[in-house]
Parts: sequence; structure tokens; C-alpha cells
Amino acid sequence: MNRRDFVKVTGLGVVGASAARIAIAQEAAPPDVTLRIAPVTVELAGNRVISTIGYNGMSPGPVLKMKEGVPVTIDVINETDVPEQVHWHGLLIASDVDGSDEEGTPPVPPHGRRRYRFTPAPAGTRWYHTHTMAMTDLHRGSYTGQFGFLVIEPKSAPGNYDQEVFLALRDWEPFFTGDLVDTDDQFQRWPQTERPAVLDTRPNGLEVSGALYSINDKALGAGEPIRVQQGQRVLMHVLNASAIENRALALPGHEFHIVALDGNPVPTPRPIDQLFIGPGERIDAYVEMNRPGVWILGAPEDDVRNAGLGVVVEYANQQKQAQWIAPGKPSWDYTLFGAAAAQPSAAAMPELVDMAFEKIPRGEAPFNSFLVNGKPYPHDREFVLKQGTRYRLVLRNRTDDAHPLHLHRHLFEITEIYGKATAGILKDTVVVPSYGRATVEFTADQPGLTLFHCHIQQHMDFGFKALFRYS
Ligand SMILES: [Cu+2]
Repeated sequence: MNRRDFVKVTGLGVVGASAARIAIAQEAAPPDVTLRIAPVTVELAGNRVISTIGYNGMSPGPVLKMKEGVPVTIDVINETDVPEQVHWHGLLIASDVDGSDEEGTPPVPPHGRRRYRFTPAPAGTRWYHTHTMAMTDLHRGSYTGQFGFLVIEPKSAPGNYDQEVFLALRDWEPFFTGDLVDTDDQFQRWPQTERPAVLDTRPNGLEVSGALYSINDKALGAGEPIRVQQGQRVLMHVLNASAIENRALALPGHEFHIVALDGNPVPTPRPIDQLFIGPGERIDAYVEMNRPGVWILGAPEDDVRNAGLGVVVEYANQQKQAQWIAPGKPSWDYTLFGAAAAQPSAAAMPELVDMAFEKIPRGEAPFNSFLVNGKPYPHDREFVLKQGTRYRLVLRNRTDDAHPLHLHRHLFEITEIYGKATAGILKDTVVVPSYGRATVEFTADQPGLTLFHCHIQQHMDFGFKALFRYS
């Protein structure tokens, strides 16, 4: 017990009332987890050291492990000069601890602290990260190193594997550019149901790009390789912790057996040779190590991989130069991992909510802005949920970009994407292709303000968000 706690406890006798006694005793009890937000330096490679804000002196922060259904107490200490928010991404928790100003979560004051208490659920690979606005400050919000994995362990043991690794994809040293090369469109074609008859040809505003990349805190070639042995099954937990871009990942000669998306087991686990993952998303996949050598697990684009987005996978007793082999045409498609779609009965039809997203080029010059259903944020009288009702959100992407759309505090089921019906894929973030559409369903069973937004920081900050409320 430190001096401060001691002072609190002696104060008890003065208060007297038993409810206050319990509250103060809880306040004085040590937390299960302490997160300290403070400046850190990250040595991405010997000659590349960056300054950012991290958790507990690191970026990424520690892998937090919690048990499903067992309440936790987390103390967040903010040693910076600005208010902070820690969002527990993918958890079904109350608005006042979810970590979003928009939902009314009290921030962690500058040079202050805040105690969070919640019951972690559901089991699976979740993550935690800052949720402040950044606007034009590229040293704030999710441009910083405030992110980490949060694993909620199930009550029963998960599948078998020999080794597990946590791989958070990141970009660093963001800058504004009017010259963004978007590579999302290399992926499979889809019906462009939302493509306007007449395209907006006004010049695009400045967007954000990264100069350096890493997996966890190391650029490709720096740090330790992932050491494996032939015959091992390695479970990879992949997170795109970027504030900026969708990413792909390949490992020459190996396949990723997808078992969960956003931490939730998929109905049809199966292998694929290349991952595609938007900011905020997680993929759990195991890899059978059956091709001895020294390989680069990395981004398929040469410039991105060479700027750091990769890690070496080294089999035991192999000492050659790490090899990269360009992967074939990507085939990523969420519906590969879904179940056959069932036709809902007319009586069980969910309530329809249409959301159309538009980009206004240089709408907040020199930056773009975004509208939802033709209107600016917050939309809080527009999207009113009735508790217990099943909703079908039709997400209409009327922009020339793919957007990772995230719903707080709820899981949704993808029922249609790329023009294909599917079922059983539960997620909290979905990448809706450019001029394409995704349909997702969820049950309104988490009363409280609920934020919905694009997980690309600049898009969110410039209007790509909506607030759902319960009636
Ligand atoms: Cu976006």
C-alpha cells in the first residue's frame, strides 16, 4: 500500500457510511492492470528511432490477457499534456468505459488517472487503443503508438498449436500528401452498385500516408525472426493497427488457415495464401510450417515491404538470406469463411437502416470531408435503436476508397458483401470496397450511445462517423 492509498483508507472513518466504505475500499484496491500513457522512443531499426506516445514505456503496449466474464479493474495513468481515451475494441461493454468522447466516456485527464471497471466479453482477439481525435495533428490519436493486443481467454481451451505470435501492422512518420496511390483495387472485382452515374471529378484533398512500416516495434530485417521448426503449427494473431491504410500480408510457400475474424471463430475455417486486413481488424490464422527455409512474411508491395512491413520467419538449422517470392493474385473474400445464407422469414425480417457514405473532395479544404446520408455528424436523432430489435445496416460506399467501418459495443454479422450473400461471420469492423456495398445485421442489446465510424483516423475526424442512440 502506498502513502496515497493509506490516506484514502484512513479517510474512511470520517465518511462512515458503509456504501462509501465499500466504494473507497474498491478505489484503494490495487488494479488488475495499470496502463501508463507517456512518451516513448521506438527503435524500429538500428538507424530508425522514432518518438511517439506509448503504453507502459512500449509501443505496442503489453499484450493484455483477461478471462471472459471475470471483472477487471484497469488504472490508466495519463502522463501527457492532453486528455486521452482508451478504447477497448471489440468488447461488449458500457458507454461510460468504452473509451469514446462521442459516447460520453469521461476522458483520462492530462497528468491524471482514471479507473475503468468492466467484465470482458466475448472471448477472442480484441485490442485496445487511443480514441481521441487528431484532425491535422499527426502526433495525436491513432497516429501515435497507443495500441496493443487484448486477448479475452475463453472459459474452455482453444484449439491446438505449438506456438503463437502477435503481429501488429503499423506505419509511422505520417505526412500529408495529395498524391496517394491506393492499392485496394488490386483485389477481386465486385459489383459497384454504389457508383454514381456521374463521378465527382473535383480535385481530391490532402490525405495521410506513412513513410516507415513495422510489425510490432520492428521494421523488416531488424529485431528477432519468428523462429519455427518444421512440422510446427504457428497460430498468428494479426492486427492492423494502422491509422491510415488497408494492408495485405503473404508468406511465400505457406498458407494462412483462417480460424477467426475480429477474434470471432468463422463458420468455415479454410486456408488462403494472402491476407487482407483493414485498420481495426484482426485475423487469427494458423500456419503449418512445412517448407523449411528463411522467409519473409510481409506486404506484397515491394515499396511497403522494403520500408519495413515484414518479419523474417526462420526454420531451425537454416542460415540463408531471407527470401521473398511475390504471391499470386489475391483472392481475399470474407464470404469464403462464411456459412450458406438462410432466407429469413418475412416475419423475422430485421429493421432496415440505410447508410450512404459520400466524400466531399476538399470539403474542409485542404482536406476532404465526409457525409452520412447527405448530412454531417452526429446523426444522433437519425439512428435511434429500440432495445431487442434486430437491425440490418446497408452500408453504401459512394466513395472511390475502401473503408474499414467499425461499430462500437456490438458485434454484427455480415449478410452480404461483394454482391454475395453469406452468414455466420461475426465482426466489429468490415472493409466496404470502393463504390461497393456491405450489409450487416446486429441486435440492439447494448443500451447506451454507440459510435459507428471509419477506422481511418482522418476519415473519422472529418465526418465519417455517426452516433447511434437507444430510444
Ligand atoms: Cu475511411
